Amino acid sequence: MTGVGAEGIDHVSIAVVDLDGAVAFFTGVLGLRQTHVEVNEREGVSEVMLAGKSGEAQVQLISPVVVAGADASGGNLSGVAKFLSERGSAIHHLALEVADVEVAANAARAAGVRVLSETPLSGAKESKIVFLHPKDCHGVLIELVQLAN
Ligand code: V0V
Ligand code: CO
Repeated sequence: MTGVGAEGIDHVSIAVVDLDGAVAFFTGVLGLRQTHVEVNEREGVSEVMLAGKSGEAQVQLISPVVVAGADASGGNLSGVAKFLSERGSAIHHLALEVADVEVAANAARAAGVRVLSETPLSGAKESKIVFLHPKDCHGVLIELVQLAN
């Protein structure tokens, strides 16, 4: 294995202001198929997974949901809400599949890349994920994903 040992693209994630409108566009106009919907409370996002032919990289649409503990003015919104308010709908991150996310995170650290959590987080479909700081990855927020067995 070289470095982090990325095995391929799991998903490309797009943060969107209008989740229903984006799903309608990516399915009805672009022709992808919706395969999964989930709310990730910790990340403060609703996520919809879309795929083309099986086995290919997926598209993930994410949109903020108000997380538990948010105040009435919505002060405790997710990072995705901040991203959208600064940039509008745009590509948000690139998720690369790895065999073992903890080994991969340590390899990233050894290469001087900031890993944004001490330990792996819960991702879609019971995957384990970590994020790498975009400033250490040529401007791209990278997610490393270890899929559930
Ligand atoms: C911020 N920056 C980005 C970025 N978000 N650059 C590229 N892509 C992004 N998505 C830039 C920002 O413009 C600043 O650049 C710089 O990084 C630092 O930004 P900041 O405002 O100081 O920091 P924050 O507070 O915006 O935090 C940014 C990071 C944060 C990336 C550290 O969003 C984070 O921890 N993200 C990981 C978790 C996450 O994104 N979860 C949502 C997806 P300048 O202005 O200084 O040049 S959850 C998911 O995908 C799941 C669950 C799944 O199953 O797949
Ligand atoms: Co993701």
